Amino acid sequence: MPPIRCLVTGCAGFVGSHLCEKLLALGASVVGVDNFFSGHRRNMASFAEHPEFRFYETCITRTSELADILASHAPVGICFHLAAVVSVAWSMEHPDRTMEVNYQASERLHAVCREKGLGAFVFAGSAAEYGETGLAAIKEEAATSGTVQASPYGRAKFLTSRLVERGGFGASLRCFNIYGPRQDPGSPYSGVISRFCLQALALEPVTIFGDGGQTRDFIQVADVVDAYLLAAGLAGPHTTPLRGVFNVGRGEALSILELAGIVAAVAGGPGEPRFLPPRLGDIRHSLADVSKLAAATGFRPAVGIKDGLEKTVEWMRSEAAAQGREGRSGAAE
Ligand code: UD2
Repeated sequence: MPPIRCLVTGCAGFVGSHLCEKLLALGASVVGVDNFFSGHRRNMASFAEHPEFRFYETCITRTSELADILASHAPVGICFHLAAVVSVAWSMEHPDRTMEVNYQASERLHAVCREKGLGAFVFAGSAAEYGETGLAAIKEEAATSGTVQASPYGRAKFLTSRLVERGGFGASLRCFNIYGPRQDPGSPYSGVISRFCLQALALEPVTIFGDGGQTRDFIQVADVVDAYLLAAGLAGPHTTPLRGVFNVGRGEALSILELAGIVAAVAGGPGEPRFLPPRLGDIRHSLADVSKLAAATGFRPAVGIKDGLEKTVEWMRSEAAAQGREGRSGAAE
């Protein structure tokens, strides 16, 4: 990879921290920005002291501060813009703030990056931009101005993806259901995989909302990071950064019931799931058509669901052990 400097917003988040780790390992220098609204300092533990990493604790709504950061680290070649309000549930209660962060601030950052002559801008779009499509496999064109997203989160992500696409500068990656190490399992709104793994490790039954026949397209975070590198022109045969909107998934549907079975095989637990009433507003089926990204970059996800779950469970076990050690040393003080 050529020596390059990148700005990563949301560097303390689940995906952002994995991206920083990989960029640094490949020899890039990274300027990271996060306000710890949902990210955690501990996510940066493996690279916080790296000589090529610089961190700024700030919010992406502070556009002039971001412009100053870009100027003081010039030349920055690529902006990976991942900082966002990430909770769909939170966005329902705070639509204005969600719009401000996920759209208006993103629009301003996009303009600043273009003005400062960055070579690439890669935005974290979302499958939430599609709303309920009823389609077997969703293509990028399925999201239009007339699409009704189910949440302010989905709406704001759509508006930013559209401006990136129409502006002809940068790419938006519409990721489907991402999972893996560092995904916070601790809230009722956490992703199903982190919740199931946590429940299984605690020897509790996994909780399935509805009949478990709903399906999702799960993709492990390491594959998502590879998609980001490809989109920025940092990997693969093409060095030209992508323009436009691209789905990121495995292109494989897995039902929640099937998932529960695989989690039981990998993490143990009592095996029999507990069925709860369906979750309000839940989409029945969500599957990415991934042909556009594959054609543009040759992208092929490498991590299968069983391997991906094993890595996730391994991480959860090590986190639990570390917390146990902290608890014991705290009690001894
Ligand atoms: C995903 C994204 C969300 C948004 C949305 C767009 C995650 C974590 N969330 O929501 O940000 O982009 O897609 O459509 O990627 N479930 C259970 N038991 C549980 C938890 C979940 O059965 O304990 C079910 C849930 O009812 C749903 C499926 O599992 O049918 C996936 O739920 P999720 O919260 O992981 O993700 P999703 O697709 O609703």
